[in-house]
Amino acid sequence: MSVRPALTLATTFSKATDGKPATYGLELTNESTEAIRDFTLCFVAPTRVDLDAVFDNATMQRRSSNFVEIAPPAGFVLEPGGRWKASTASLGRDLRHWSDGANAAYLAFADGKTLPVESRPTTLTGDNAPLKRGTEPFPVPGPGKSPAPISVVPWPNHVAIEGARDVPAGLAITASGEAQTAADAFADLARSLFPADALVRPVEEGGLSVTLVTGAGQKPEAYRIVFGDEVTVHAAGHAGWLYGLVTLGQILRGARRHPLTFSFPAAGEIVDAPAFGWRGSHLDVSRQFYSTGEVEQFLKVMVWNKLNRFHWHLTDDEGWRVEIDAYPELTRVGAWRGHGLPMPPLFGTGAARTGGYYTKAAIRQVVALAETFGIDVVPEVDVPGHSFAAITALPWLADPDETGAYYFHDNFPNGCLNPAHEPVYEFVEKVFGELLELFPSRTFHVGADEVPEGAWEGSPLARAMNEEIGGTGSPAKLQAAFLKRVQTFLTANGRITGAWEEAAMGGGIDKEHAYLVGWTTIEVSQERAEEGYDIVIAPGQRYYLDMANGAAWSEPGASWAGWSGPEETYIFQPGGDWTEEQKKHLLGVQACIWSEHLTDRAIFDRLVFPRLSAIAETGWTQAERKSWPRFRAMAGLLPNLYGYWATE
Ligand code: TNX
Repeated sequence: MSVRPALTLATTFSKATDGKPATYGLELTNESTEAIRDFTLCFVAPTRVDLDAVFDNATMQRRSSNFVEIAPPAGFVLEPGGRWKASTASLGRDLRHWSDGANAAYLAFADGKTLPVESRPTTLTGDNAPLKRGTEPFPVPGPGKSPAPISVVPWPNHVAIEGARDVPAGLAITASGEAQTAADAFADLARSLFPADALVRPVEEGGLSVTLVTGAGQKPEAYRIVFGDEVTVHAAGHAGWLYGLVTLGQILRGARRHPLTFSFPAAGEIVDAPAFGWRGSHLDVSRQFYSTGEVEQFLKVMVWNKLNRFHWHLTDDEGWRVEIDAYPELTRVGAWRGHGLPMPPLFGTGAARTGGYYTKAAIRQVVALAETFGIDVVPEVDVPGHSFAAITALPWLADPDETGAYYFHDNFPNGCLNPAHEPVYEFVEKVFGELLELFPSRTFHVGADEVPEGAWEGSPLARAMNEEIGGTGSPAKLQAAFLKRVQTFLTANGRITGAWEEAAMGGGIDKEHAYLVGWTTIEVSQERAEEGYDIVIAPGQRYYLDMANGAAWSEPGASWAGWSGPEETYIFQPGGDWTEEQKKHLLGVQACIWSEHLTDRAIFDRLVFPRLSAIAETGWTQAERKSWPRFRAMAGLLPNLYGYWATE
């Protein structure tokens, strides 16, 4: 049983004013009946204080990435009902949103004991707006006000429907052979997303007869629905039938819930096929762990949006999330964060040991489920950068003679696998080898993002190698040499190497067997396409779903790429001004769900929905058929993951 802590931490951000720097204030209150002494305060926040931060009325004991430990002045006693206030101006950057501040805290004592502290959401001085959490509800327009007669997201590419019939109570699906698998997958989907709607029900319970028919010559994901007294869904295979049924299920739900706004067609047809082959979502399970059950439910939400690529970001600095038989330490050490553990508490976790990882059986289960939903699971093991968890678990991965420290992004020291250190390759091949058995996808993503300037400079091995390959001061050539070797291994195993856009630096990798995910700006993606790389578009400014929905403090989320509301994300259209040659390399679009700020599931729901559906519509619907007013009218019918809706 957990008891509400008697200690609370209130934090405040004050913007810079004339002559006064921006300040982060902390106030610890003791609501217990006991005096507390000889303690330190540990807290974690997405915004880091500087490595050499100076505090007013406190001294910093330790800072490890986003983890901070400060001590009150010597001899300080926190009396019952008493407070301790401290502050610092040593901030890397301003806080912009309430989720930037401390989101977990505890007290630590010399004997290793800890006391829980309730961390209140950080306030901005002078801003009292209620904090936003949960998906923003998009009200469905009233009778006769809908911009479209039926509710479908993503909007189909050819709609020639006529009239409206009495809305059936459900769909009674008849299928045989291969089509039966699609019908079963749809029934499973409908039942888990909307249990009580009973979208699938027999004729005896009012279900409308829907027959799945083999349509010759259709592309794999294409489908055709013909409406009449009965309905037929024509497709060439599994994905097409499934998508046809999803469209029907959405039409039915909209018409049942809002019968004066949306209808169920009496006649006519919908002929549909996707604009892009790659319609993905990435999920960062390193910064936050999402259990198998959550991932499975997320896949269901994806298929309801006709998304077909799940980019599973399995490793990063803050956590290693997949069982590897050759190296049990990876998950024993790298999957758990907590007080006194090699991996400190981070991103919403306090003293308690927190985290988890997927067993091989769990991965197989997810991959099998994804297959029934027409979703290709692309695993990512992020190398050579973002490898702090791996190196913490297996210290021999570092050059033993390396001196000094380099930092980047997550601010862990020396978190990159060293391209000049031979044991690194044995590690990579063993890990990838085990994962290739689990993931049948043609593509395997190797990360390659954000190796910082200065990486490996303190490693004699890396310096020697750099000289040999004619590298300059930057680590780009070393990384390219590493990636080429890794790619050769994957190519020999019949896989396409996926990577973030930085894989093209320092000479790049073999374009014939690669695809890149463009993330910094759309211009960089266009350049990569021009260079001849196949590219998936995920610009941080529009498709990073960790960015806040708006500029206000009350909106949770990150801000390095600005903010993007559902409308901004929706109207963004990649490739509009690209040459025909560049467009040939444009595989499609992808949402990226980075988890640093997603410290509770209500934040997840606010940030991911309905922007995920906005990206899905861009992936599916031809640019000239997109319409924000239509999307907005239907967004309220789409599911979120955890059921948190903003009440404001
Ligand atoms: C950049 S995008 C990263 C991630 C962060 C993300 C936060 C990319 C390839 N690297 O490590 O989580 O920004 O928005």
